[in-house]
Amino acid sequence: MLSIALAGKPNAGKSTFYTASTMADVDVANYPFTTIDANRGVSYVRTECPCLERDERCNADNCKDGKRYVPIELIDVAGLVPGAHEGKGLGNQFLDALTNADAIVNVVDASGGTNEKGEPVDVGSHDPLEDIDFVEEEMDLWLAGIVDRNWEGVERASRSPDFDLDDELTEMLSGFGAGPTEIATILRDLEYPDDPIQWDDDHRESLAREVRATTKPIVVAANKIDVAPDENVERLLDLDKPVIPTTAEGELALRRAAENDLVAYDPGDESLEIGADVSDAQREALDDLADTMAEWGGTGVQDALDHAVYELLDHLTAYPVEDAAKWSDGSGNVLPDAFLLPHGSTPVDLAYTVHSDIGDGYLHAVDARSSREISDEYELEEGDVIKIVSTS
Ligand SMILES: Nc1nc2c(ncn2[C@@H]2O[C@H](COP(=O)(O)OP(=O)(O)O)[C@@H](O)[C@H]2O)c(=O)[nH]1
Ligand SMILES: [Mg+2]
Repeated sequence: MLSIALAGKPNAGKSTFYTASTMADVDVANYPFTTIDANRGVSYVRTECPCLERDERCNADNCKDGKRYVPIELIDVAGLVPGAHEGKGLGNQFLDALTNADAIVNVVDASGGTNEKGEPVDVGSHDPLEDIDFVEEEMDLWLAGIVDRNWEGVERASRSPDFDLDDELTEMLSGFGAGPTEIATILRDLEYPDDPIQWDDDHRESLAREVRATTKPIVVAANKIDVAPDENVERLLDLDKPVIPTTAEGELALRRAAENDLVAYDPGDESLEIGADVSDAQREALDDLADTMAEWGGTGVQDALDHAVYELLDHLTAYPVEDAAKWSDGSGNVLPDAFLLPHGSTPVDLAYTVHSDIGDGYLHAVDARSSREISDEYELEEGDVIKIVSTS
């Protein structure tokens, strides 16, 4: 499963974002517990279900009126403060929690109501732009520290006649998500001495920064838009980085209200419908939230996760079926499964994602929309419905 980590300074709203995003308001069929452990849970990205092209909506657990929710893992990382890579605040153990993450949502308090350490100050008195770079910086320097600590091993290996820098670095950094292709691309763009013994701290730091940028892309959640001065949000949106305005607290309120049938709202909707059974106070709060959502296009929480998966990680959703005509599995369930795969994936990759036995037994694949056989090299597209013919 793809894994997204929430990073940022204390009190930015990470835990609120996490709680809202991991609430099981869609049925979590394969995952009996939405919380994997204290700060690791199942969340979803939202996409359009192919069932929208058919007469009837599908009956998949994670599809609601054609809004399809595909599971990902979400990690709530405890607050980072400047100097964390040197052990400040809660330090390295929390940076280590980012090791397995495929992408990062950097939650920033856009209201300017917390200082650089996350302590409350008057709203608007801290510039949230200052909170963006330090998270990147802490991650870069944390990884640089890891490269430093492992460099002696590289130097030792370089004395062997069959030493290969690419192989050595791939071995060191594959745990962070840098495979042979990523390492080759990074080394091509980097200037460095041939002999690892000649590398200095700057060489290792440049390597670490590139590896971090490649393996841990970041989307900024400009949070607390419900109270933030518009000007702050606009300045964040003007940055040359992906930024999504969010109100985590608004999303949490909506999910709870939807659970209690006070509103009609599905995660990622741009607006909400207020039900009849709300109190005056509830109506007032929901009206305010509706205004904020109208201004920014929703609460943004779902958008931030979608952006991480579909844009930063460049993934697509593919739907394997057994019956190409009915788009169903063997028991008649329409579009029962959805899988996230990187662009460039083929039907063979999809087969292996479903099950290694299906991959091993792969014979050919059929595009269920056209009922035509597709080549093994066909590159899957968003929303593809594919029948895999396999010996197992
Ligand atoms: N106004 C507002 N407050 C928020 C929002 N998100 C979080 N908060 C509040 O900010 C405080 C810190 O939130 P928390 O999620 O614990 O932050 P964390 O330390 O980053 O995990 C809490 O009082 C939240 O209720 C938001 O979107 N708007
Ligand atoms: Mg927290």
